[in-house]
Amino acid sequence: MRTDPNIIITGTPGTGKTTHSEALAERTGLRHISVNQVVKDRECHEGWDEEFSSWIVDDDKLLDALEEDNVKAGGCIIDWHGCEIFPESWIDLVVVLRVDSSTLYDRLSERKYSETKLQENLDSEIMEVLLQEARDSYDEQIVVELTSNSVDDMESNIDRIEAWITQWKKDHADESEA
Ligand code: DAT
Repeated sequence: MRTDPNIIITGTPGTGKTTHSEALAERTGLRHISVNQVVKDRECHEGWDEEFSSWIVDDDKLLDALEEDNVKAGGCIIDWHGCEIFPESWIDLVVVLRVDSSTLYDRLSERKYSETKLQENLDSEIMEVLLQEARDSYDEQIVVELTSNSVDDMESNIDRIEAWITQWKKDHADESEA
């Protein structure tokens, strides 16, 4: 049984996953797991996809690496542009960040993404691919969609998630005492 929750922060690249996860980790002491970093550092991939400039992820190796890091024990903020591979039993909250197309276009252009990658990500955001993936993979009660267009949005999101963590810990402390 976990004493700290596990939270996925997901969304299309550029929606603000890393920025939110780092700020939340700093405020709450939870551990920020950058899944892209794990994929790269622990070689959980089958090579590099030139067209999309991204690793071809080996899901089994990635899950093994996360098991080794004892992620299921709790207290992790899992930052990734995907959420369906994690066992449902590991996860307490799934936050899907959303942005307007024009904002996303500006953020991804700054990253100098190729035209193919930029368009793929804009389409993915418009088609709500990550939101649908989250809803298909987890109980609807634990999936929350939050807007991340502005710094004000981000601050209110972080306040809200922090309050949720505090309440979760309180509820679970009550449960273990009961
Ligand atoms: P991701 O990890 O989803 O790819 P990021 O956290 O790296 O996204 O953010 C991409 C860029 O956008 C980065 O320069 C920070 C900025 N940003 C993210 N969320 C924001 C927000 N809510 N308001 C203003 N800027 C934001």
